[in-house]
Amino acid sequence: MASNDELLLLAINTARDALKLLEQAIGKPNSLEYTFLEVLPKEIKANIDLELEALILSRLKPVGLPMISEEAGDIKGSTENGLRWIIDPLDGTANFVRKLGGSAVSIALWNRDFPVFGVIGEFPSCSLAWGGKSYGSFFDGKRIHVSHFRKRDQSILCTGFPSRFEFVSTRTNRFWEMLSSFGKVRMLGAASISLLQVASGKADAYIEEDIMIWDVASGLAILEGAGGKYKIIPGQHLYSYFVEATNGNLE
Ligand code: LIP
Repeated sequence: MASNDELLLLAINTARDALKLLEQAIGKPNSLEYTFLEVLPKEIKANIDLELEALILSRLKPVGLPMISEEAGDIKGSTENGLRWIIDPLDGTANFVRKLGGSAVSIALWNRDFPVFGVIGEFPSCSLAWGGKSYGSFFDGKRIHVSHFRKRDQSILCTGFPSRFEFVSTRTNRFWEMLSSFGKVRMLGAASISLLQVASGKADAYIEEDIMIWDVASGLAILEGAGGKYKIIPGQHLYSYFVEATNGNLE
């Protein structure tokens, strides 16, 4: 079995190649074609989601670990040591296909319910971030750290409306209440990039309800490596969670 350091290197190289594929795709109208799903009306799927997933899975499969990937779902593998890959081939699909903002390739290794490391390939910058509790966290090779802000009303929150968010008053009221306690609120359209902002000290918290595990798996690992803290509580759907991640200093 490969060591965790070997797996990290594999994930970094895979994310790098996935970013190259994204660079090529941006010039090909066919890769940018997308549809809103009938079964999940606020979810967008593009050809590029599948192209990227095929590349990433083909690189990680030979290792033999189980995987959860946004498009393919559960992929079986050896469960001996509790390790599994959690992959979002393209987080922020809408941003990518509409050239609206950042998107990301996200590859994480978790041991049962805890992150070991995460790798985020950010597009269009093509920057690479990676990290985990026992590694520290890095953005383009430079160490990153969370901010030291303590007061919520003077802090910046990144959040979003995931595809499974129910727009009913009980939930929207709770959401507004949560938003109103922060000084500033940003919606970047990709959970992994939002978590990376918290890990880099540019924002102070990330909160999202019913966000899918593949959207946050690598960002939570990187946040921990940068000194942040998080709480995840199972949500209303398989693999959806309420996630609250902060710099660890907020009161
Ligand atoms: C996105 C999430 C984001 C959420 C969006 C969307 P996708 O993931 O990362 O946090 O607010 O609605 O779900 O669907 O682009 O992979």
